[in-house]
Amino acid sequence: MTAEFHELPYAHNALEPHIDEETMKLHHSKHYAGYVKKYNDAIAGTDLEGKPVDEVLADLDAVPTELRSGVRNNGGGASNHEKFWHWMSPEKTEPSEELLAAITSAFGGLNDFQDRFKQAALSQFGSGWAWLVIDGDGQLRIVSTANQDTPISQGLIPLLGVDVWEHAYYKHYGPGRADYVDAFFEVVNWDKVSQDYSAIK
Ligand code: MN3
Repeated sequence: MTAEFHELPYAHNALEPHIDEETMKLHHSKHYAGYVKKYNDAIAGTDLEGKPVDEVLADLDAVPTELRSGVRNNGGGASNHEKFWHWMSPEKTEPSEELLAAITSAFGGLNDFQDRFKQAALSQFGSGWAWLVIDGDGQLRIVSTANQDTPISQGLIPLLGVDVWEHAYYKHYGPGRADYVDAFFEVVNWDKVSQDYSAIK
């Protein structure tokens, strides 16, 4: 299946002052659109056209060698960003009681979770992502990945992720990745994360 281009679920300026309009425009219409197009170009005419992107990413070993790096990078970019747009919202939201209980059990509390998630985001060297995932045992974990690698390729289900490529923040925050991650927490769509957790756990 080709990767579908998802429109933003809010206006480009809706996340200001936390995420600025210009960054959102470039990030969505250039970077993300580029991943979608390159993925679709790469798989055109191959058997991969019959599978959803996340299924392809879940089994990269099954991808023909000559396509693998393009699928990993551009399919990953399409999948990661499609989710990322929906993990943010201009509405102020909070984790459900159920999700909060799971976060508290796994990390000690919401603030402890945020500290550890931020640490994962800051310690990811170079471009990549930090994630809250559910592992195969149903446990919440924090992981980070390089480039556009997705936890889906490690058998993990991403519940929340923050893009720490410089294109996601440099225009507004410069080298201040920590300030950007703090700002990200101001716009996290906890309703979405809570619904997904409830459906998956
Ligand atoms: Mn990005």
